[in-house]
Order: sequence, then structure tokens, then C-alpha cells
Amino acid sequence: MSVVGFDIGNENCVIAAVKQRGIDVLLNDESKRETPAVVSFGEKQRFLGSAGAASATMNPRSTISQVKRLIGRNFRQPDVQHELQLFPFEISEGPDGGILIHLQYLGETHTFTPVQIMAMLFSHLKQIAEKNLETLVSDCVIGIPSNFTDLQRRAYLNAATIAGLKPLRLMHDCTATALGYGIYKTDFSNAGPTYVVFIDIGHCDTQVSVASFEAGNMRMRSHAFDRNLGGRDFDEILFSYFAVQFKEQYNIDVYSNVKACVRLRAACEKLKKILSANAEAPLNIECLMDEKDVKGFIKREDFEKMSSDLLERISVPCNKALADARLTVDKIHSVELVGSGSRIPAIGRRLASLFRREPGRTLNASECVARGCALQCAMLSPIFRVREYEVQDSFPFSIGFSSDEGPICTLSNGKLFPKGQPIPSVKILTFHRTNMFHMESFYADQNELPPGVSPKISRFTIGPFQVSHSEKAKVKVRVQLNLHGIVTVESASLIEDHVEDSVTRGNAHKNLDNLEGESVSGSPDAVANSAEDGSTAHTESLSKPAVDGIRKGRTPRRLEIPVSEYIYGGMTKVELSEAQEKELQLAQQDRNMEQTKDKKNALESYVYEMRNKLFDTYRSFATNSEREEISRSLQQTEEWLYEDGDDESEKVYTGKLEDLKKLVDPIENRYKDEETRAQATRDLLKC
Ligand code: ATP
Ligand code: K
Ligand code: MG
Repeated sequence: MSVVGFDIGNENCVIAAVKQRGIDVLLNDESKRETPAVVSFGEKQRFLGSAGAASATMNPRSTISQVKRLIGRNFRQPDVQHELQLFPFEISEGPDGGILIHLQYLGETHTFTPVQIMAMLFSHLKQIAEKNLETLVSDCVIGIPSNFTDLQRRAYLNAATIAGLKPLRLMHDCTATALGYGIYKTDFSNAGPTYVVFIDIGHCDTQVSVASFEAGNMRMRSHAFDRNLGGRDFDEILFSYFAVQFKEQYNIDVYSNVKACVRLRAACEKLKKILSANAEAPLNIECLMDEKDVKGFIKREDFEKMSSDLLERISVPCNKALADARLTVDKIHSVELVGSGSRIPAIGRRLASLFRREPGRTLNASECVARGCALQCAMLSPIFRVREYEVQDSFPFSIGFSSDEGPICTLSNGKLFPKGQPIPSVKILTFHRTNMFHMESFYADQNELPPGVSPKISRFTIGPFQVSHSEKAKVKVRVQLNLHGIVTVESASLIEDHVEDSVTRGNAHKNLDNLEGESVSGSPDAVANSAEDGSTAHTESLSKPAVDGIRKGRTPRRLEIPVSEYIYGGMTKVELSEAQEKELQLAQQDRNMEQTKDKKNALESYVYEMRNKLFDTYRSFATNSEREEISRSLQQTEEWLYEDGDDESEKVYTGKLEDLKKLVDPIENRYKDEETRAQATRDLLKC
């Protein structure tokens, strides 16, 4: 077993693994450290990662990239609609409001959800890791943007499950980066925490987080982001510019041609990268459309002017992260810039003026997330020993809960977990009920969500349960913000404590779920204290597993009661196992095609090898007529391979090879016999 960290980008994926001597980034089939996040469907098999990227321009309608933008989203959300305009593949609305991707495969239209496509990518990365490490890979930590909603997080977990992975944690990208930054450093001052801002600019999004470091621990103070700002937007500036240019200059409308769009976008991305190192750059595309070759040219200065709005937008999440952490620029020790989207020089300059210092690039901009995830995985795994180091992340959303009797508030603002809540956290809610009841989790602040995202998260059913008397029973519900940043009801139990309950229970039970005031946090004593006060329902915050129970010399009866969960827009267990089944079939088909290719290659090589040998090594072992017959068969097979036999089944290729061997084997055997005899003679003479 090994422990692995995955950074799944919109453009690039990176895999890191903990080895004996440290953390290594694993190479893919092409010996690259980054693997394109692309899934492409050929006629009969899938091409994943690098192979997928290679077929993107040839086969744009069946090639899925940036699926991270679609996973856990709803078709009708405005930014999703905007997204769809950029994608060459066909998409529709699913029955649950989700997204369906349609493409041609094996001669028919296939439909997949973004979770399924993401699972294909995960499987591919898992395979790369297993090949590298020569062991099975299952335990992993996966980087996610801090802005991922509950549904997106669950979608990632489902995709990982379909691929046969077991994520020990979904980890915010910047938290992973900060972990890798902090754990090796020992020179933090003792005079209070050291504050560092981490800025990750990727292909599609920008994340800014503030972390504080002290010897032996790291705390995330805030996460801010722009969900729609990344390297891609700079490509798009160039794309629109050249689209207009080419319309005037060559009278072509690239928007009307899917392939031309894909090719021009790719060329603009390349151009952007060249401009990071050069003051000007040319653009040449052969036969872009209407059989026209196009030429363009741009200066970095002009590109920067055209990008001024984007550059300005980068300061928004930066200021927000500082404000949320209640810090000003002068309190910041350093600014670390990561993500390859940040390689545009103007971005560095903009940040330098904002933070009044040059942003540092001490971390490996493209690998730091995967490395941090691998490190975290080792820390969570029992098979590795890592230096004691405390990581405390913070949750970027405010979460509320309600029951069928109304909102459950523990804070004056009506929230159960306010924004900034440490991850993980547990709260124990106490209810007084006679029967099964429901709870709902929701986002308490709609402004924290992308437009059009429903605030509803999950609906929980607590029960059924039976109470011994007609009285209301005390039900304790353990609500958890777990290590993945997912909010869930972990368990519920019925507490029967007759003596005291009968005393404290009166008509004070109205509005029981309107919990007031402070949530008791910390020690088991505090838990016991608050649990004794049976007259109101309340919450207890715990950073450690709860020690439940009443310490009064009496042992209350405690009974686990069932909890079931319905996730709005989520996958059901049945859908999940169907998806697993489907992925197995698809993987089998890919393997079959690979084997078929191998068999075809074997037949082809045999033809060439025997043709040479027939007139060389084997010449004197075959009669003229034998040679002629074999020669003819080899010739026929070769022609067949290029025509009718170009696309045949594994069995057919194997059969053809056997037929040829039947003709050649007698001659080969004569040769071998002769060889053996010659060797025996040589041995004899030696004595
Ligand atoms: P995300 O974090 O949004 O999921 P990602 O992790 O795949 O995406 P990165 O690999 O960090 O993103 O960055 C990819 C972006 O960086 C692309 O837009 C790419 O064009 C851009 N990029 C790479 N090299 C350069 C360069 N030299 N100059 C400018 N941009 C670059
Ligand atoms: K990446
Ligand atoms: Mg990234």
C-alpha cells in the first residue's frame, strides 16, 4: 500500500507519492509530470490523459476537458450556461437538473454525468500511480478548490469511489500548499504567528488563502476566491481579439466552426505562454478554416492593456482574504504565488503593488498542491510516521440547520457552523421528540454561493424510534463538518433518563429547536454539564469525539437510532453502483482494444520478420514451392492488414498468425534441428 496525493486541475493533473526519502511527483506514460485533464472517446476505445489531449483537435465533439467546471453543478445555473458556450461537446439537462454529456462511442450515442467522466480521469491517474509504484493505490488525498460546495465535494468522493480510490481527505488546494510550505520550516518566530498569503491561479479559478504558522502548527485564517478567473480567461482575450482580426483580414468566422474554435483557442494559449517570456509573438495556423492559412501578431504590452480588467479583478479575492482574516497588508510576512496561471508577468506586478512586496515563488507552482496532499495522506495513514504537525483548516461557508419545528440556531445569526468554522467540527444537538423527525442542512448565506445554486444541502430523517412512555424523549444528534468539508448527521441516539427528565419537562418544550446562545465547546465536562440541563435543547461543540452521558451516578439508557440522508441533487447508492459497473465495462473495452492492437502488431511484425528470414536464415531449409507459398501468404496477409483487416477482432488476428505459423513452423523446425545438430557436433569436437 502506498499513500498518494492528487491535484486534479481544470487543465493539468499532478500525482505525488510519499516514498522512503521524501515526496516524488510521478511520471505519466509520456514521462511528463503533468497529465492533461482530458477524456476522449475514440471510435472503439477511450483515450485518457495525454492520449486524450492528443485527439482533442481531431475529435473535439467527443473530447471532454474541464469537467471539473461541471461536476456537482446544475445545468441552469448562469455560470454553467456561460461555460457551455465554450465547450465543443453536447450537453443537456438531466432529470434532476444536473448535467448530462452526450457523445458518440461504439457507433451510438452515450450519455455520461460529469461524475462519471471525472471517475475516468481518476481511474487513469490511479493506473499511472500503480504502474509507477508497482503496488495497488487506494488511500489518497485529493485537492479541491476551497469554493467547492457540499454537492461538488460529494461528487468528487463519488467519482473517486467509482474509480476504486479511497480518499482519506478532500483538502483545500491552498491548505495543501500551506502544509508543504510550513512543515519543513523551523524558523518561525516565537513572537506570535507568522502570516502568509497563498495565491493559486489555475486555468479557471483563483484562490487566495491566509495561513498562520507557528512552530508545529498551521491554521488557515481565511479562504477567498474568484470562481471564474484563471489562465483560460487570458486565452479568451486573445481568442476574441484574433477572431475579430481574422474576420476582417480573411473573412472567416471561427465561431461558426467547432474545430477552428478549438484550434484557435489552443494556439492562443500557446501564444499567451510565449508572451510570458517575450515582448511580442506571432500566431500562425495552417488551414484554420475554409482552407485558409492565418497569420497574426501581438505585443505583450497590448495583451496586458487588453487584460487590464482581469488583472484588476485579482485584487478582489486578495482584499477579501485579508479582511476575512482581519489582517492588513503590513501584518503579512510573505505572499506565495502558485498555479501556472500566475506565470503571466503582469499578474506578479499587480500583486506586488497590492501587497507592497514582490510575491514569492519559492514553492513549485505546479506541484505544490499534489505534494501537500501526499504529505497529508501520509499523516492520516497509519503506515507512515510523520513529524507531529497540526493542520487546522477553516470552512468558507456558513451552514444552518432546521428541523420540522423551525430553525436550529446556536448563534445569534441563525447559523450552526459559521464561516471560518474549523474543519473538522462536531456539534451535538439535543431534541425532545416523541417520534421520527426531519432535519435539513442549508447554506445560511446565499451570497457565498454562485448565482442560481440552491441553498438546500441535505434532508435527514432521524428515526424511527419508540419511546417507552407517551412523553417526549431526549434525542441527541451528532452533526459533523467532516474532514472533507461535508456537513452531515453522523449519528443519533435516544437518551432515556426518567427521573430527571420527568422533573424538568414541562411546557417549556415549545420551540425546543430554537437553540439559544453559546454553544458549549471543548471538554467532556462541559458536555456533561450542558447535558444535565434537560429543560432546553442545545448544542455542544466538540473538537474531539464526544463523550456523551450524564455524570450523576445514574446511567441513562442510550439507544442508537437510524439516520438516513437525502442529498439534494446527489447520487443514490443504486446510481453509484450502476456507475461503478459501467466504468468496469468501459475499462474492459479499453483493455480489449489494447490487446487487439497488440495482436495486430504481433501479426504485422511476424509478416516482416518471416519475409526476411525466408530469403536469408531459412533459405536453404525450404523448397522453392514452399518458399513461394509462404511468400504469397505473407504478401496476402500484409495487404489484408491494410485493407479489410485493418480493424478486426483480437481472435481474427490470432487466427491469421496461427495460419501463417502452420506454414512456417516446419521450416523453422528444420532450421532448429540443424542448429541443434551443429551445436552437438561442436561440443563433441571440443572434448
Ligand atoms: P485549476 O486550478 O483552475 O483547476 P489547473 O490546476 O489545471 O487548473 P494550472 O496547471 O495551475 O491549472 O495552470 C494552468 C494555466 O496556466 C493554463 O491556463 C495555462 O495556459 C497557464 N500557463 C502555463 N504556463 C504558462 C506561462 N508560461 N505563462 C502564462 N500562463 C501559463
Ligand atoms: K494543477
Ligand atoms: Mg490548480
